Amino acid sequence: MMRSNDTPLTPDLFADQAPTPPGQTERIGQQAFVLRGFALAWLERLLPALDTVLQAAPFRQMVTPGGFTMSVALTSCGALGWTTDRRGYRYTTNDPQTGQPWPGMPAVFRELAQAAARQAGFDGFEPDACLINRYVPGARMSLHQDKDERALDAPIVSISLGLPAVFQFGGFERSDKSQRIPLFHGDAVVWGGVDRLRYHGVLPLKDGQHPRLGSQRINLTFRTAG
Ligand code: MD3
Ligand code: FE
Repeated sequence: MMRSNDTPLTPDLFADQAPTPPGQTERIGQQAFVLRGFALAWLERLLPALDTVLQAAPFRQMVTPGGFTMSVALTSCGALGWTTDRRGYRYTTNDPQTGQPWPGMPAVFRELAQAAARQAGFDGFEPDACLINRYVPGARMSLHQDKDERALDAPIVSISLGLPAVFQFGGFERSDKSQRIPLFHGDAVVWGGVDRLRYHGVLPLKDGQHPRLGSQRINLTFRTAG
C-alpha cells in the first residue's frame, strides 16, 4: 500500500490532546472566550479539593421534569446547588440526597473561577454555585439554555477536566446553527453579557483514557445563582 510521506505509520497517541498550546485565548462570541489550558497550573490544588467535595456529595444521575434520567451525573458545591427532579429545575441550599447543606466551595475553586473571569474581562465575579458534571463515554448534554440563575448579568465560568469533548455553541433559538468547539483537559470557558443565554450542549463523549482522570470528563461550572 502506498503511503504519502506525512502519513504516520503509528496511531497518533496525542490525537485527543489539546492541539493549541496553553495560554491561548480564543474568542467564540462577542463576550465568550476559551482560555486554553488555563486551569493546568491549578491542578495540584484543584484535584484534591474536588475529591473532598465528591466525598461529601457524590455524583448522582438526576431525572428531568419530563421523566428522563440524565446521562451526565451531577453534584454541586457552594451556597447553592442545582437539582432537577419530576417537579422541575431549581437551585437548593441543601443536597436533596443527604438533607445536608451542599459542601462549601473550596477557596481554590473560587480563586480559579475569579481568575478566569478576570482574564476574560469580567472583574468581580462572585460565584455562589459550582455545578460539577461527570461524563462517561456516551454521555451527552442536549442543547439548552441556562436560565435558572437569578443574576443573568453575571458570567459563567466552565473548567474542563479529563477526556476531551465537543462543545456545541449555538444561537438564541434552538434551531440556530451551532459552532462545534473541542474542549480539552485544563481549558476554561467564560461566557457573559450578550452570549449568556445562548443555546449550548455537549456531543456524546468518545471512549478514551485520560492519564490523570481515567475514562471520564468532569466539568466544573461556576455561576452566580442567588
Ligand atoms: C454557554 N455544561 O452544566 S459548560 C451545564 O460541559 C452545561 O458540562 C456543559 O451546559 C458541560 O449547564 C457546558 C458550560 C456553559 C455553561 C453555561 C453557558 C456554557 C454556556 C451559558 C451560555 C452559553
Ligand atoms: Fe448549560
